[in-house]
Amino acid sequence: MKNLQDDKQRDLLKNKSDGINKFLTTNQGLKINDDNNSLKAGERGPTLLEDFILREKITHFDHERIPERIVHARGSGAHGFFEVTNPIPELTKAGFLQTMGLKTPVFTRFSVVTGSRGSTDLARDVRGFAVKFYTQEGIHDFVGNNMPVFFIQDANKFPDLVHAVKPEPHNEIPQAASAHDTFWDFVSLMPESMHNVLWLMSDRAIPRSYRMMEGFGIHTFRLINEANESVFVKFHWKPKLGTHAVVWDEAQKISGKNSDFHRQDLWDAIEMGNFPEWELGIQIIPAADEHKYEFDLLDPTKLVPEELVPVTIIGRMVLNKNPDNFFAETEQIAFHPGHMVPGIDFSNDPLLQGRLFSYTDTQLSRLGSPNFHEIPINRSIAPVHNNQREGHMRQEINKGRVSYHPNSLGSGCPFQTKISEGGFSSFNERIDAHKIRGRSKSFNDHFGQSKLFFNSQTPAEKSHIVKALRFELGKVETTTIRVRMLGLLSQVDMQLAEQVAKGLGATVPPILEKPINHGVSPENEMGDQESQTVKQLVSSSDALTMIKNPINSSTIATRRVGIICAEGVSETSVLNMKEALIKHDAKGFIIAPHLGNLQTKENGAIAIDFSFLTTSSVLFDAIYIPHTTNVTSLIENEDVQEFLNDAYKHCKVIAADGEAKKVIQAVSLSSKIKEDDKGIIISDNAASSEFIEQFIEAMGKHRFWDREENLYNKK
Ligand code: HDE
Repeated sequence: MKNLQDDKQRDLLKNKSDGINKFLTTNQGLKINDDNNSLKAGERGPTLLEDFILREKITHFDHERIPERIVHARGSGAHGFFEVTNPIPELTKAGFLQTMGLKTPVFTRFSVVTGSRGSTDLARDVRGFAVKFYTQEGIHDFVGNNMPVFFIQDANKFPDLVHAVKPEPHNEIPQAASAHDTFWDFVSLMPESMHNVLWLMSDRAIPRSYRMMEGFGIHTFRLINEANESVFVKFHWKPKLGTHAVVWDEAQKISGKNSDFHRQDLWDAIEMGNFPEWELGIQIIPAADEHKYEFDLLDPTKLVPEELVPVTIIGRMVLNKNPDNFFAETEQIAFHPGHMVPGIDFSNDPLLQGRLFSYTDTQLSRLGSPNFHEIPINRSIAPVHNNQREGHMRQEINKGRVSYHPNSLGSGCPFQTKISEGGFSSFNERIDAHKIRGRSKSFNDHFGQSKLFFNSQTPAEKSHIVKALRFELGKVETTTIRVRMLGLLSQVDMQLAEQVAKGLGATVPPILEKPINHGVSPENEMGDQESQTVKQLVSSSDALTMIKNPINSSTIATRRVGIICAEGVSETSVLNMKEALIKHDAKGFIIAPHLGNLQTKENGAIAIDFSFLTTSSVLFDAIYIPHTTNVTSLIENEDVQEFLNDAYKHCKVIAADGEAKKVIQAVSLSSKIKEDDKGIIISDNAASSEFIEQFIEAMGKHRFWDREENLYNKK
């Protein structure tokens, strides 16, 4: 049967202004006349093997999936640019960091580490922050995370860590969660993971948005200038919107209501022209200071406090274009910390050194061929000439008979490049050492910076860490693992351990005289590699908190306000609020019992964005109930009560004006509201400018943590 719809679409396409007639074809370019029916022996007969069109289509479909990433399988990415705002030629010869205002195209992929490709965005997890720079000197990748430290010190332990945190192998449960026995079994036996474990239990692990996360290179890298002088550096991405998180109960609910929450947030922000932006900063450590600190610069479980070495901003990154095709770009992009340009180099961090092997190796199974660099998203904009040839799916048609170096038949091409003309060379660090399977003593302190991190947190943040640990260890079934963790926590902070123990109905074991350290080989265990706490030069650092972080500002740009309405709503209230939000680059959404339109008090109509069925309180940053003549319908609506109770519990701003204040007074949370709660804004006058200003100012505070019980200081 002929499909009329197809005829219409074909005519439409024929008339498209780009003038291209897009006929449906096979992969060989054959025009297809019927894409709805397979070739059969008679209308009611069996399908014929001859149907090469059907077989081509189904075969391609059968092979549409590629293996997901071993880690960081779930991610979202976008195109953009990096611009130099503070050139550093005195530190590096890297071309893309030389000139004020120079822009380099980038593609950035954010990811969740543990879950599979289809898992939730809001898992408690580390986030990946990987940036591919398409520089004139070749590809440069920054493959970092949203936390500045890692769980392990040596690449050899990475497969163990990942096996422990991934779903347990016998039943593949739980998905995208560290709250299970094998993870805590492993980390409780690896004191070196303590620092990163605390970051994981903090709100950094449940960001409000990819756009509100810091990024860190973690490892120490080197910069090298024209004179071949080198400094050590740590890389930092600082988000323009500040660092913000959701609360754990909210994260779990978001996972059910919209598991694409972060993906959608990034996509929508870019579509709406609210381009996410970060500053790139470096901490510069002169070569002479390599051994100055109480920690080792090569130890990836340590950070360099910003109080010791401030961050110098050198550029900014703006993400301004969504991918055209998720698979072709976000899925097929292949990052590698070893994609380097001249002027940047590695340090001897043993974790980084191991990564330098892993990333090309993994692309061979994931993308299936050593030619993955030819996939469009991975291609260098600098010309590529070498003698590598052939292999699966080779795209390049190399000409001529010469594929070796040196040669005379090809006039010596391609040539090697002198260092002075841009050829890559490694920093010629002097190494004079014995071959050893072991670790430096300078890696032995596992608790000093764990304490620094914990001590730096605000009371609300400490309380969240207690709750997270109670949750995670509460999901652990093996009691001895819980107790072992309490022992480790007590070496960070006794009150922290006691509060967690209280939630678990357990007691903190006595501190071992010699802390266990299973991160070393048995011969060394109680010898010169034993774990020890070293006195820290810095005891507290605001840069390590989210709430007191100096980069935070009171902007409400891109925040979402749920405006709860019923028939008879005041159009003036709604429009005034929406307009004010737009002025601050935020957005209000109308939520009502049904979709379609609402009749307003002024007899106009307002279009509804969501019904209570299609959205949820956890998908908004703040709630506003505008004055309405029909307040009883809202008071009696259980969905409204759930909306407000959740918003209150998650410490969000709730506002109501005119008659709508009765809604807040009526719901169950009203008895809990303290008089001095500045996050509850009520006005008798509908939509006064003072009320709206107060609402926007309160939103700028993000959350009102005073509403929560402070678990840390509680006796
Ligand atoms: Fe990765 N990591 N990693 N990693 N990593 C991968 O490479 C690995 C580590 C990071 O959006 C894999 O292409 C080893 C630290 C990000 O595509 C794999 C070790 C940091 C991404 C791999 C580490 C990272 C990956 C999986 C320990 C922060 C996602 C798929 C020696 C500085 C990149 C892939 C993207 C991905 C190996 C530790 C960041 C298997 C062996 C530390 C952001 O090659």
